[in-house]
Amino acid sequence: MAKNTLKGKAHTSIELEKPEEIKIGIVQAQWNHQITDHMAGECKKALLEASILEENIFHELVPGSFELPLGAQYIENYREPDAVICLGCVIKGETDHDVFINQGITSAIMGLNLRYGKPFVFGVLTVNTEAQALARTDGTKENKGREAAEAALEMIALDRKLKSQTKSTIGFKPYQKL
Ligand code: DLZ
Repeated sequence: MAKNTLKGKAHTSIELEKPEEIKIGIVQAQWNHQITDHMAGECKKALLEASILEENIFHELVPGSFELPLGAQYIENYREPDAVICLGCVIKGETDHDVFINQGITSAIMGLNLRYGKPFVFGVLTVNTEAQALARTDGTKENKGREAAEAALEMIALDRKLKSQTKSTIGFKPYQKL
């Protein structure tokens, strides 16, 4: 059972059977690596705490957040994961580069979710300053990497639940003793 620290959520835990069968990709942007290293560390820790096996966590680096969607697609193509977590940190600068990067990756990551029918989690900080980023990753109050891991596990649990319910209700009804 994984602890759930997602903000504003009613449930406090995620039930996951057979966690040893779950494969998760983590794709981490190296831009602002002092932030994304924290995020990836906490993300991995949360997955291990949920009994995901270390050998089933595929952690890969890409240059910047712009490369996250393609990196995630590579993991999808070559590792057949149950979910891919995209971790990045885009900090506002003097120009509008952050707006273009954020818009591009948000819709690209959403597109991956719907194309492959599995979670590609948006674990990207979009902040105005490095201080804001650190406040969201230092692990004392919150860590977006951990939250991203929890979102992936929760979506995997939802998929499994609906799949198992579908199996038992489609087709003939199981024999019931009167
Ligand atoms: C170029 C750039 C800039 C200016 N800022 C960031 C940032 O704040 N966060 C981030 O993850 N990446 C940044 N990048 C790099 C782009 O995401 C990308 O790696 C390059 O434009 C190469 O495609």
